[in-house]
Amino acid sequence: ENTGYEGWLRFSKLTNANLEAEYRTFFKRLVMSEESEILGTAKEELVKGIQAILDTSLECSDQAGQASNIILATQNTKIDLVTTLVGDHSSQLNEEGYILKTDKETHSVLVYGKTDKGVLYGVFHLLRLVQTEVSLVDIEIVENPKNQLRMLNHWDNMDGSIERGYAGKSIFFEDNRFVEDFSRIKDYARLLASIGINGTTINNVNVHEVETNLITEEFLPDVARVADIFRAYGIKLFLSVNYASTIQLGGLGTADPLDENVRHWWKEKAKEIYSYIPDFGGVVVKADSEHRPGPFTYGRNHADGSNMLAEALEPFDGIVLWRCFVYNCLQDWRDRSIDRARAAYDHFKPLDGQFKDNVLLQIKNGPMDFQVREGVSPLFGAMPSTNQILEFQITQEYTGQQRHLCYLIPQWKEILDFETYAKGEGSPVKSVVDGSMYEYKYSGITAVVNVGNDMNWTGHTLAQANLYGYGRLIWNPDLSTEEITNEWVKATFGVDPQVVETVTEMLLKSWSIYEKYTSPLGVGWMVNPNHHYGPNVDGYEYDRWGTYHFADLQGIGVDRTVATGTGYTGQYFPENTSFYESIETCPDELLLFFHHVPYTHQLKSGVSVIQHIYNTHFEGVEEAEELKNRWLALEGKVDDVRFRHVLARQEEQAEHSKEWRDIINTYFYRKSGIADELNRTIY
Ligand code: GCW
Repeated sequence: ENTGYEGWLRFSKLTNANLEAEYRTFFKRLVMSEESEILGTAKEELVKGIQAILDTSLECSDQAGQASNIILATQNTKIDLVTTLVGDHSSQLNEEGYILKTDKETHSVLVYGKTDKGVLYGVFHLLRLVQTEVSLVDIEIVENPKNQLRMLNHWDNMDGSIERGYAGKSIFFEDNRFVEDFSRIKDYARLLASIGINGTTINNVNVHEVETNLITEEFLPDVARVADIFRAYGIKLFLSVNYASTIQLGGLGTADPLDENVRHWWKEKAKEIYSYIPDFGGVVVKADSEHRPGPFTYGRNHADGSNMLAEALEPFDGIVLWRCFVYNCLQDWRDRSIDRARAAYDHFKPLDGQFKDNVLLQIKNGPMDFQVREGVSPLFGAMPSTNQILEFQITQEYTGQQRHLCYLIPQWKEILDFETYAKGEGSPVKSVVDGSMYEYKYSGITAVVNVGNDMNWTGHTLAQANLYGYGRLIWNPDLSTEEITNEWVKATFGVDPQVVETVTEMLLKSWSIYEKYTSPLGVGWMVNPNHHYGPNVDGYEYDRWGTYHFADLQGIGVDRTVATGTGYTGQYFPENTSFYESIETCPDELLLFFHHVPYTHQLKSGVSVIQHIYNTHFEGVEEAEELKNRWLALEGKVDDVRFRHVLARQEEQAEHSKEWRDIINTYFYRKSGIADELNRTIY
């Protein structure tokens, strides 16, 4: 019974007999002449994968035979065939890169990494080729990850709950301790390594009472056991830490970053952590954000706070990921002078150059908070002398909570391709965060993951595509959405053209469909407070969180212009400032994010704002219904459990989209008094 547990590492039997015959000529002998923990993993994965797909046991040897060798090798390997096949490609590899190459003469396949990690990634690539039924003849692939840090963040609490988790409980914690059985963690590590993830935190950035103790002798032995599992898959373990640990754990009565005792305490603490986990990655810190403690209490700034931790981790090559999600969460909605969108830039930009070189600023993709659509954070590219790491949200907090289908790769691609103009034309976000634009010492991409202990990991089985796609995209942001999607669908559901076409189409259309029946034109936040599921137009309107749309009887939207609004547009480089500043050039999809306009304002699409709201909400519901019907047509083509499971979610989405449509349409009809041109039912 296929529950979806295997994810995209399903390794099912092949459908193409010719290809199968071809593969059999290659897969006989596994040659590996060195040893390391990660090479051991690579070998184990290859043997297991090939066993499952071809029902063949690879014979293992440390020497190449006459023919049919699968060779796993690094720069330390001394095998003649390897040297010949690698040729001058080796100089093209970075520390985690690999070469995949077939040799027609000997029917051999070489998986070559500069290091053992490269070999592991290469093995997963090879398995993917086989599973998605690609011929291995004439394969010559050189791959390097474009981003150095390819991370995940868990928002798991030790009681087993997951903040913004929609796929069950934590796979790490239960009842304020670690889970008994770590086998699932290993299965998770495999999934992550197969998409190139090389670092993860395991606990929530909101570090509560119990979790603060993760860096004490009470829990460090368990943390180390988890780190051991991840290490074998090339993944470094990080922890979220409580900025005020010196108070809670150290009994110091202060967390002032300039206090000598505080600094000393952290240095000792770092030593202790590294005595358990010699390759500990470092810490993620949410400070002075949403009631979390931070340096502000002591009249210090974020550079003081992060540098203090960085100094402690530096001797061990540890890094500090310091989050920029800092804003006033006790705002008075009556006060129009504050704009939450401005906050991160206002706080951090002036500090450029003051951070130690093992600090990275962790910046959410948008200036608000992972909305269905919002502008791109103007901090990207704005701090030439400060390492930056981009934060995405895979867990679907504002995008349907894994009950609605919302494939996020297209959104992330737009963000990565966003032109910042930081160094003139040709300065996209992806070149900031891959470290090439300003030659950052550390940089990369992280994301809040969507995984829990549901059998299929992600609640909605199709939400696995967001995790898979995230890993593939941050490995290489130049991969197309189509390539990534095609890989995932084939590896997950097989190569039947009808299945591939249907699932691909469902995924590719889903973000746009979700956007249609939820928040129009970039306005955001029309959700129920706290849990954020379902429509509530004024749910956050008179609240403290800085999340307003300012709808009244005449119009809607947030004026963020320099000329008449909050001045947020002025935080971008000049080309973007004028692009968003002007109603003429500001794209429709972000109109209400940047401007307050009358309902009668005519969009570039030719319709008025109010008619756009009505049209998209009616369309969105129809398209959600189509999603369900498309899936229904796959009955019998997708195994039963996964078929019924996805169907149930698509049914819920189709139904729930009507609630969105009706609440939003009714709200704006009543506010504006303007009728739908097409006379559809609005209550
Ligand atoms: O979007 C908000 C979430 C919080 C989260 C916070 C953050 C972990 O609603 O649940 O807290 O962002 O990113 O810190």
